[in-house]
Amino acid sequence: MTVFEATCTAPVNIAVVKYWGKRDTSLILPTNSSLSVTLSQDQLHSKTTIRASADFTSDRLWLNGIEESIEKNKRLVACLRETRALRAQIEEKDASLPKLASLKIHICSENNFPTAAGLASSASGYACLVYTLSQLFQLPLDASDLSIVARQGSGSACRSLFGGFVAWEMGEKADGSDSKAVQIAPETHWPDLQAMICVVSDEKKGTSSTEGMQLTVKTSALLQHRIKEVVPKRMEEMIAAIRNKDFPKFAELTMQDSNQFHAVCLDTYPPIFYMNDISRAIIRIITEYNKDGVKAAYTFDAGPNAVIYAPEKNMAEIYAVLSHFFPGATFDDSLGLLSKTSTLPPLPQN
Ligand code: 2P0
Repeated sequence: MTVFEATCTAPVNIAVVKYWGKRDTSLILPTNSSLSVTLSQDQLHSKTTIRASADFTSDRLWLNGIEESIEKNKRLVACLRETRALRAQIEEKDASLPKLASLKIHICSENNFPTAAGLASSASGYACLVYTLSQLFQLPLDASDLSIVARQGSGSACRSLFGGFVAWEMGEKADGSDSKAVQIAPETHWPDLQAMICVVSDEKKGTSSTEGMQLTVKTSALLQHRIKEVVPKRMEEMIAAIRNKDFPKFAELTMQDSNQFHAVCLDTYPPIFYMNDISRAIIRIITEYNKDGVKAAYTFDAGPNAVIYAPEKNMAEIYAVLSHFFPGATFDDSLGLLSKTSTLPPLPQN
């Protein structure tokens, strides 16, 4: 029996204007637009293989080698339903195409980065799932069209369909057809900009992003100010900073947005804490390092780990500064230049 198969990889992205809050939780429509930098796919990625065969009796899923239930995962079911419907449409128009839409599939997905890196894997994971399905089903869709499907797996996943600098436009329509990712600039635009991931803790976060952001929507007055007054202007300024390769402006906006994201978490009731003492020490170190001119930017997602953006020429100095304050830190550059990972030991107690 014929087996149809596709294998693809998709990269991780780290937001510089953060997504936090949904206006529609089932379609995953955000309360504000966001913008991210996609890290090099050579280093951190999800890899997915999908097979379709008339021999398969049910849809099955393996994540990092362990079988998981598909039925319980509404978001995965939504991505499958959408891509199968699109495949069925093209099969209807062209009778010579193999009938893949009705076949059961087996999905095998893994991340090449250690879960210890504490990076959100849902962005690369769902981007990879949807891209691999589109290849298997030979869907005639561009990356923005596919981002609309990936968004329904995990919001941040829609941005991983593109490399470089990517905006997720929140859209206005109730059906989500205009809530999609667009590329602001390709990865070749600003090769001098690098990212370093500082692993502060590999513990699973206490509050999931999905739960946390809806509690913020329900309870935070500051979020309303952020989505109405701050983000629209910040998106424009960030896009201009990226187009002009203006690092000081890019860095200032990135740090301000990370700070405000964590402020709305604190304004949530009960409050959500994602950063810890080491995260805050990194903020102080980078702030001091930037005293005579902005040379690095920190950003923190829904956990204590830091991502530092900086021009390549500053990276060695930043390692040296961090090593000074965190003696014994190991810098693992096996991940390559764009995403060096360092594991920081606890702060000395004094
Ligand atoms: C972001 N984060 O823009 C923000 C910053 C975390 C902090 O996108 O519910 O895992 O699957 O849509 O995409 C995390 O949210 O949430 C996230 P769902 P997701 O990268």
